[in-house]
Amino acid sequence: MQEIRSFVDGQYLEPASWEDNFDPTTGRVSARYGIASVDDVDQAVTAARRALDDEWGRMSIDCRVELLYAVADGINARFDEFLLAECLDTGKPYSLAEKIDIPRGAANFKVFADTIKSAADEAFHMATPDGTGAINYTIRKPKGVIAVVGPWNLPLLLMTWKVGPALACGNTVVVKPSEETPRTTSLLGEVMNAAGIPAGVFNVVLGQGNSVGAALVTHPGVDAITFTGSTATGQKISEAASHGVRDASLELGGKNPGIVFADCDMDKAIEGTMRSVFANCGQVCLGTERLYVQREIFDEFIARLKAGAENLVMGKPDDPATTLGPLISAVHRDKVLSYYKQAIELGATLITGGSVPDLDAELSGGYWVEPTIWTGLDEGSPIVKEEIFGPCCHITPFDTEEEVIRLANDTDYGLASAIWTENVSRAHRVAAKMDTGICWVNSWFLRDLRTPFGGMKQSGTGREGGHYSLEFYYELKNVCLKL
Ligand code: 6OD
Repeated sequence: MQEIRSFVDGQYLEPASWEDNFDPTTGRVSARYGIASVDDVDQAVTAARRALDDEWGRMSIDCRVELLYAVADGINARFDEFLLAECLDTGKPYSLAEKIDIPRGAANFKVFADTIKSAADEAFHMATPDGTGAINYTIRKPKGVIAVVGPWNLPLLLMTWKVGPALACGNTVVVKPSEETPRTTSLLGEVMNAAGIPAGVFNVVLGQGNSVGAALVTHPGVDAITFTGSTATGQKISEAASHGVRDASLELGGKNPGIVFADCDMDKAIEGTMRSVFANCGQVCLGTERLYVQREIFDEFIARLKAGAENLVMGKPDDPATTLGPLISAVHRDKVLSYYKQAIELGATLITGGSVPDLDAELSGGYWVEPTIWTGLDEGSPIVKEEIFGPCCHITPFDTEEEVIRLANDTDYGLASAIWTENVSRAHRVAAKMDTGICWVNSWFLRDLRTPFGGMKQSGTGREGGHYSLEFYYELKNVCLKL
């Protein structure tokens, strides 16, 4: 059976205990991963701190950039291994991971290598009473040892989205991937060694959040924490970070609205909404779970989205016909199914789905749920208010622009929104009024990695992407020099 290990100071650890890892498509054990002890976490943080003062800390930006390019090339050189590892852990279709997850894993190193190379420092000349003047300029320093706590939905993509800029800025990292998806983070250790990243710069500790994750984020040797995951865990991490007055960057949940105006291009709106609701089995923090469709096109839109949902093909990740994978775990499936049940109890009209699919015997133990669409619930319903993180959405009709802006913003979250309209003025007007960190117009998950990314309200704090990431991963120091 495959064994997945923690990676500390350039070496894979022999663990004291193991935990099973499950294949979400079958529910069978597919590997075991070694649980890091508190001592392993301590060794990882100690190695990361030592590496800061060693070769890594003394390295020029040009050398660091070259090494980060080598890491990106190393991921691409082992593309198929990363693809297999990611799809075994998550059950997602190859067709999705080979277009999104793995290429972004490599791109996250290249983009931040480029960002760091072109980062400019500020200087301010000032007058002084004696007339000589002074010059102020900024110096950047790595923040230190960064704890990276990753999620299970886009494991490689979201882990490297943090590790890329952290290393580019000269920090060292200790990564705790989700216990559901340890494979690609562990495999990245081999790529780091092969690329020539010095030992101790990139470390991985495997295990549960409430033990290994807690040991990491409360470790006094950690200088800052970056996290992607649920709002509930984000609040705990924020509390842990406050001890020692450490920075935390938190990318949390969402209950993202999609707004479809009658003047949309219906084909584009259906294609984009199909992805925003069902991609990755709805397990994307940016996904659409609340749809508002203008009354004139309500029936047609629902009929077309229903047909699209019913055309999705559930199957093994390596089957090119597969377009929908399973949920990540039995626990998460049960949570999603409890919302499916609740929707009916609350009086929702079920347009399609709502249950567990009837699949071949081989897949019957997996964590599958049907793609599901409801209408008819009021806006205060938990189905419309709470993040479900499954392949489902609720659709509400609306009449006016003012009304839909109010409905869309009436949420505790503020991560993403999507607007579908061919009216350019309306697109700008409505986008400006969305209380979300990103608003897509006639698109979804179209990402330029130089742009600021993050959430408003309970969807998180801070912005990452391009030079915005540097603000988190660097300390800035001002030097004031009297002339
Ligand atoms: O594309 C990204 O950079 C990003 N942070 C995506 C987040 C997806 C959450 O599930």
